[in-house]
Amino acid sequence: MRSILLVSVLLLGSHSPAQQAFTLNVIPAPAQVTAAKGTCSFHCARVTGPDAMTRLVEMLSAELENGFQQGVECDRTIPITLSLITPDSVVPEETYWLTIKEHGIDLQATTEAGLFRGTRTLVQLADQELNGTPVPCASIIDHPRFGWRGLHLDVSRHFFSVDFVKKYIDLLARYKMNRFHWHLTDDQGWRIEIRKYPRLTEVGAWRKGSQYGPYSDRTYDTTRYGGFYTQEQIREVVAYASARHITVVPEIEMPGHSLAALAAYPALGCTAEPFDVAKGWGVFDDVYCSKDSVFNFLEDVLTEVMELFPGEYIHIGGDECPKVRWQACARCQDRMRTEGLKDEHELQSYFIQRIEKFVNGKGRKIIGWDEILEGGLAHNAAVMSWRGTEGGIAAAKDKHAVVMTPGTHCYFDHYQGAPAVEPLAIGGYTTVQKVYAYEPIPAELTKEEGRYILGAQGNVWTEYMTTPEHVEYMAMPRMAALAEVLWSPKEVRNEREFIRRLEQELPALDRLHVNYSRSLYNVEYSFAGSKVRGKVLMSLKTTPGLGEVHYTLDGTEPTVASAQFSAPIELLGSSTVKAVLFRDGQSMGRTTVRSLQFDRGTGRKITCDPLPNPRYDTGGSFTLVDGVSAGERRVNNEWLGWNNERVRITVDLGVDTDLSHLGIGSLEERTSWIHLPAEVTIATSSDGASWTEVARVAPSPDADGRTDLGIDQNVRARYVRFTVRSRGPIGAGWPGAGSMPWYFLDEIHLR
Ligand code: TNX
Repeated sequence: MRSILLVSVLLLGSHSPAQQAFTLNVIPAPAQVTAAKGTCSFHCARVTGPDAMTRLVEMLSAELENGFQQGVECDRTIPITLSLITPDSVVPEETYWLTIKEHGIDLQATTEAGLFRGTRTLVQLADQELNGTPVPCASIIDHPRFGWRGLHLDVSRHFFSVDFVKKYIDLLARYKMNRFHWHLTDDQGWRIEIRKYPRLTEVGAWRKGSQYGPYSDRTYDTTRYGGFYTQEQIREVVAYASARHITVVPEIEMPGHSLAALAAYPALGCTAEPFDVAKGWGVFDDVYCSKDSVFNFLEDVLTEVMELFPGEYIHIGGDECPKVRWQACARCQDRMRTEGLKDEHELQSYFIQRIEKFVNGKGRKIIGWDEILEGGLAHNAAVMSWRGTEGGIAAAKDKHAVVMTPGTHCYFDHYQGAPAVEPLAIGGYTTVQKVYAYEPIPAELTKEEGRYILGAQGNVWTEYMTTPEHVEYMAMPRMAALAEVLWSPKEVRNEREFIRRLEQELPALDRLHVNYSRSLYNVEYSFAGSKVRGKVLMSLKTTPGLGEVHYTLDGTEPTVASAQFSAPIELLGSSTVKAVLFRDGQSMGRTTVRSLQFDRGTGRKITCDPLPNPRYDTGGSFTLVDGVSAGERRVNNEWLGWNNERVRITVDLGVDTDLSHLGIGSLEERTSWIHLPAEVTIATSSDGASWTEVARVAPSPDADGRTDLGIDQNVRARYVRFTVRSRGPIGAGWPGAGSMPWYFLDEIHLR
């Protein structure tokens, strides 16, 4: 195997005059590729391997038969030989060596996992041939960059069949992912049979209706909904995944997100009232009590869970646990006294650590959402960093293993394109290109600390996904992008080249009946200030190489004959822009639209102190004066968000200007922790040094949706300043009570 000479690391699609085009359409891109002369065909391939690998040989043979060998006369077969070798030095576990020659293919690895990963490369190369691109001879040495390459599926909010779960696992396998995080319990449904507690699935797996539509509409149907997996089905899925070298990580949520269990066994709560399995989404106050009987119950449940799932880690949730029931519960208060816990946050930490000891006692480890960090953890606990990267950074510095899954890049329930042309989603804005640009090791960590980052994971929460097709749409192609981030060496990654391979992958996904999203073909907009203030520079963006962008400014539908975008366009006044991507005269994506309303503030110099929180800052401060107003709901990327005490926003109009209205838009969506500010102070100035307060606007907290916080008043000024103050911690009775709320702002109106 060492005879493979490493001449160069090639870009996967490269052209040089001496060489024919060399194309390997493989996702994730292999670590090292050395090109050779000639091509190889899968038409007459015959797979052989060691006796112990019969299952893998049969799997690969069956996969290659799909599409090949029908109607082809083979006078000579092309042997594909799988073999296990003894390494002469230590190599990463999943390493494989692949030699593709005209007369045969050799796949070698030191483990069955390595061989399996190599067969995934072969399956994709066979697809390349089916797509009409000959497979070049080459030598490949490949191994993963990270050991945790995960994808998650929430089957509580909506339930998905065993068949679909297997199809989902097939997709993970295709892209060499190796962890399937199965979110099996939550407020809206308990989905795993537990023999000792049959009511968990008799009662806890069913709800009397489901929320639908935008969250803030709070609309519910009355159709009984549910489902669960029997232990036999769980075993079947675990075995299916294991044959693909994927570990299933089960998640049993505690102490919060547990209404479904409380509905089945009300005595598990602090109040022992009857509970209902939740119909709606969100965070609920009723959680597990901290009495001993609850720990006995959870230990019984986890015992059965550990018998079903052989993996190293058991996910115990730990996120979003309100403390109000514990505050009012005599037993929990007793527990705090006897254990010397100073508040309910320490009680949460006690809860997690007690469960952790139990799980450790069975030879396993816990993993949980980053809230489990609060209050200290045993060193073998791993942390999933979801509320940004801070939790992951803190955990790694504290020598905990970390799986990165920040909402900004890894939440595949977020929009992946312009919300106006996407199915309803929870919010956010995470394109496939953004996922591809993700770097799992935070820059804040030293090299040593970076070793605690096991990898990353995409999360697919299904509040808004009711069908398998919709799940596929949200997961693909973003999971393929994440798979490459996690497998391929950082130096090999190249967005344009990835998108080229991704396009070649789409016909294979069609053959596999995967309902992937084509949103990568939709044109993106960005707005910036022009040198001449008062104008807006608009850019229309797609990944280079995808095609040409044509647009109109008069509201008509763009055609190939419409203007082609080549450089930022200076918009001088109110306009409706429509843009589409074309290739070879064909439109590739959907038409996306932006309407700009110009007023005196549009395109002017703006400063925000402090800047918006990076979680809600898609286009920078200029978003507030770009002429595009955010809509009524959070379902767009125009809103900028802050969760601090106050922000000072200053607009410079350039010269003293007569104004009759001064205002700024703000959003109320209290169910998502977004509250109107307490107060907006509007002040003006002619020199930027001495300020005159013009008005104080204090909105009613109940105004729903978007409100313009402003006044009609005649003033003359060059500078206008909005000082926006937060309402302070969220009040009781609302999601996030006790935490700082978000305030969302967009579009300053100066008329
Ligand atoms: C937060 S991520 C949750 C989930 C929701 C998700 C929606 C996490 C640990 N908790 O319960 O489904 O947001 O994006």
